[in-house]
This record gives sequence, C-alpha cells and structure tokens, in this order.
Amino acid sequence: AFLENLLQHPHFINGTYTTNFLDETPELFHFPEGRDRGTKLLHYIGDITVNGYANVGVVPKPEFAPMNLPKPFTGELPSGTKQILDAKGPEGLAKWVQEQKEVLLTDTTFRDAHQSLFATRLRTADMLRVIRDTAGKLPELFSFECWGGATFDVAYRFLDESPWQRLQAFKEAAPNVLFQMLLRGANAVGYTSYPDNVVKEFIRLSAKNGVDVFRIFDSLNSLDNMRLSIEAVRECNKVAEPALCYTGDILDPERDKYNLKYFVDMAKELERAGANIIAIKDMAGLLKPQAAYELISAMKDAVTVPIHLHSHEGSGNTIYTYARAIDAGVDIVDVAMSAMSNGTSQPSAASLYYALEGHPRQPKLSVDALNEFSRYWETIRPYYKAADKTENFPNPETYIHEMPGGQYTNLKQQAAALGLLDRWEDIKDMYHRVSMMFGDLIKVTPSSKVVGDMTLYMVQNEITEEDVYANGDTMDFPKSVIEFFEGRIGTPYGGFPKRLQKIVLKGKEPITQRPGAVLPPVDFEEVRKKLENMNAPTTDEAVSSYCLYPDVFKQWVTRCEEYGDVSVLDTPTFFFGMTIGEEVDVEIEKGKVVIIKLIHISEPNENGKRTVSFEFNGMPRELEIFDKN
Ligand code: 3PY
Ligand code: ZN
Repeated sequence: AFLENLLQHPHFINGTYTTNFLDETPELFHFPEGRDRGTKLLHYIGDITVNGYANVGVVPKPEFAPMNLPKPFTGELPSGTKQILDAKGPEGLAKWVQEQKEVLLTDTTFRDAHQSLFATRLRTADMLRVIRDTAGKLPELFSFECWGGATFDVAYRFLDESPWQRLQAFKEAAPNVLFQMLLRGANAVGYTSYPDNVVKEFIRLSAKNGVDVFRIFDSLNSLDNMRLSIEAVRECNKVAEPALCYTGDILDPERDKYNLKYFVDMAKELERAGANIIAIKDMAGLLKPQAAYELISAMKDAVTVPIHLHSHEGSGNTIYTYARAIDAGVDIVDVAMSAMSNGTSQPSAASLYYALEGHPRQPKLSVDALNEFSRYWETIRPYYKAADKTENFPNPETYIHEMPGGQYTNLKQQAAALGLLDRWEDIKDMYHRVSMMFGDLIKVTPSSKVVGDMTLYMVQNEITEEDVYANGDTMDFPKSVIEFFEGRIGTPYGGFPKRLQKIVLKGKEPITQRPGAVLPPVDFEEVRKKLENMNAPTTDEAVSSYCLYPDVFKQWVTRCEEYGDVSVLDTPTFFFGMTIGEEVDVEIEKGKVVIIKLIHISEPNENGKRTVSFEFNGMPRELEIFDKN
C-alpha cells in the first residue's frame, strides 16, 4: 500500500524525485517505535491542531491564496557590495559608498519590517524561498538587514528555529549582498547588560556566520555602552555602523534636550570611536522632513564617513523625510518590499523609487523586481495575521507618543493580554507621560520596554503621576523599572531624575559605572560542560546563545527533542495545524518528501488525551495528544 501511494505521489509522477527519492529515503519503509523524525513532526502537528499555537489558541486553518512565487533567478549571482567589502575592506567600502551618486538602499524585509509589522514572527522558510532570487535580481542593494534585534530570541522562543542556522542558510543563498544586523551594544540582542566577553564573543560569531555590517546602538545613546562593540567589530574586519538614536524634535525650540548640536556632537564622537558608517536610527519615525534636511546637512559637514538613515513609516511622512535626506546627501536609506512596508514598518522601496523619478539620485535597480517580490510577500503576509496588529493607515500620532515602530504592535498585544485594549488611548498618553517623568528618555530596546512596563503598571493599577510621587514608596514597581533606576542599562543623558530615582530604589544605591564593567566575565568552557550534561549542542554558537538567553535556549533544546526540526513545515501548518482530511507534503530534508494526512481526532479520554490519527506516507499512525483546553 505504501509503495502504491508513493508511486502516486505527484512529485514522483512528475519526475522531481525519481529513483533517488527511494534510494535516499530508506526510513520511509520502516517506522521504528522510538520518536523518529516523522513521529516528532506528527506530535508537533497534533499538538498545534489540538491545542493551537501559543498565544493564538485553536483557530480553524484559514484558506490562503496560492503563494505568488517570483520567477526564479537563474545563473550565477552578480557580484555586489559583499565583494566590494571583501576586496576593499571596511574603509574602502565606505569610500565606495560615498562615490555613488545614487542613494543606496538597505532592504529590511528580513528583519525590521516583520519585527515592526508582526512581532518578528517571519519564519526562515518564507524568507529563504526568495532570498537568492532577491540577491540575484537586486544586486545593487547596499545590504539586507536580516539578523539581530528581536529576531534572535523570537526564533528560539516562538518559531522553534535556530537563529544561527537561519543566518548560515541566508549566507549560503545570498553571498553577494552585504548582511546587516542590529546589535544593541552592551545589550547584544537581549534586554539587559551582558558581560563584556559575552558581547565580544557574540560579535565574533555573528561575523563568522555571515554578518558584515553591524548597526550598533545604545538605548540611552551612551557611547560608553557601545565602544566595546565598535572595537570588536573592527577587530573582525567588518563594518562598524554605530547609530545615534533620534528622539524628540530638533525643530521644536521647546524640546531642547536633544537638539541639533546634541546629535552632531554625538556623530563626531561616533566617528572618533571608529565608525565606518554612521546610522541615524529613527526607531519611532519622528524625524520630520525639514529636520532630516538640517540634521543630515549638519552631519555631512561634521563627519567624513557615510550616513545611513533608518526610519519608520508610522506618520505617513517618511518618504518625504527620505527625499529631503537624499537632497541633503544621505548615502543610504532603509526600505522594505511594498507588501512588507508602511504601517509601523519602513517605507516601500518601490514607492521611494518612483518618488525619485527625475531626481539625479534615484536608486539604480529594477523596480519590476521590487514589485515582483512585493507580490510574493503579499501572499505570505496573511499567514501571520494573528500577530499582525499594524494599523493600515498613517498614524502621525507617533509624533506625540514616540513609541518605536517595533514596540507599538507588541505593547498593544501586551495590553490586550492584560485586558487593557479598551484603554489603548490612555496607554499611549501614559507612555509619553512616563517618558517625560523619566527625564525625557530615549525610547528604544530596552529603554522602551522600561517605559512600556511602567505605563502598563500605572494604567492597570489606575496610578497617576501624582500618586507615584505621593505614594511611590509603597508601590511594587516592575523589575525593569527598578533595574533601570539602578543604572543597570546605563545612565541616561542628563542623568536620572533624582526624586523619582529615590522613590523607586527605596534606599538602594545605583551603580554609577558602565554596567558591563561590573559584570564578571563568563567562563565559556564551564557553560559548554553544562550544555554537554544537558545533551544540548555544544558549539561556540550554542554557548553564546546560552550566555544570552539561558532559559529560552534550554526550552528550545527541549522542544527540539520533542518535535525535531519543525522549520520544514509550511507556515500555515506550523501556525494552524491541519484540518481533517487535509494532506500536506513535507520536505524533511532536501529531496526527501513525506506525505502527511490528518484522518481523525477523537474526543478526549478520561486522562484528557485525544487520539489523533494520521496517515504518514499512506501508513496509519495514531498519537495521543493531551488536550490543554
Ligand atoms: C531592536 O532593538 O530590536 C529594535 O528594532 C529597536 O528599534
Ligand atoms: Zn527600526
């Protein structure tokens, strides 16, 4: 019966998997009792089907439109910016950037776009399917921003994937365009300060696995928290792109804490600290068009390195901001494929292309290719609907609440989880109020989380600003808020508001040094031994992941043991499981396809377990799945 089924398999019939399929797939013919790969996959599908995906619950699997795949790029990949870096080194690359008349583009589709639109949930498989084609048809891109930020922990936590494997697979597929990551300086890709040797080793491994350009920032714009990262990147002979985080409004004379001089002085310091390129990180999309013109003009006069502008579209004005930045001579801007742009994400690459029609600095690349990839993303994005909380209209209120694009949808989701969605207007108001209470704070990971946590705490408990000053000594502030006032992510520009700090710390003394300087180094060999004892991977990368996220990493290892490599599943099945009678093909490794059909799900027995019946390559398989509902 199995053979019959196999012979009827469409791939088999159309010749894609001819005799090799059989030769290389001996396990298709026998199913040992233990948890083989297939059984592990069935357990995952069974669990998602019965219990639903984390935080989403059981949702009937929607019907999705067929994937609109781009026409494959065939032939050898054209050389791109990666080859320029390899040939000329970071300084040579920076010089090359400045020699380009046209503005260069970074595509954020593989990182910030989905971080900002749907909480970083984009799975490797959906990106890997097109990254080579993108690199082939758009080799003029300056870089792919495709790693770092929240992608690191979200891959482990929510996607059952290894971020390292994602990076390696991307690199193999697209070796011609520079890979760019977002690094939170002393916070690496986490939400807290790490020991210096942990940050340095993480950078070494990121570079080794394929990151070429490191955008390094600190959530308080503290250069002290960034220096070690800049130096570590330079030691790897990679491109150091430290960022100044833009906040406030340089056009507003009332709001003069972060004025033009503040940013220009910071740019000069970043250059002295070893920047190959300087980024303006406008994480909330606050940089208005005229402000961009003035800021970039002033920076161009003050520093000799290229300027790379990163903004978000929230306000609806960002294409105009980019256009003014381009007039002022900005070298590179961040954009995304149209169907992954706007809302809280970056502006659309194709829109910018058309906006610059007739402009001497219009980028040189194929707008047809941009449109073609957008059509692909248009069919992929609905898979992520459960996490996609983006408003599909411009929201210039971002100028008021100043919430980063990457935080907006997340905070909204947190508010929903607390039953506070009907207080969303109050939350936005309070967010800004808290930011001002904290001394007009720059808000970006992790300082944005501190402000967000305090905001939800106050709104949930009906606490006003006055209450905090009057009764704060009796309040249990969120952990992140206490740690912030302890100086654990550093000291904000202008210092802490002293009165509030006293209230929050309740007599505890804050640290006044750089946080990394008071954290003892980690013994990596000890960590490796610990991993070995846990039967976990012991590579340098695994050690590094454990140092950054011990619990998340351990849970990932456990889930891998339970479910195997679930990254091979198609995204709808990964999120929604299967419906009765449905059949899916799963390529469990290159050239090895298994066919899974869901036959039946029983009522729960007295132990709360349901029997889930599948056909696996035509053979009946039954599993018991505990129904958590
Ligand atoms: C991150 O740190 O992940 C960000 O995207 C900040 O803007
Ligand atoms: Zn961003």
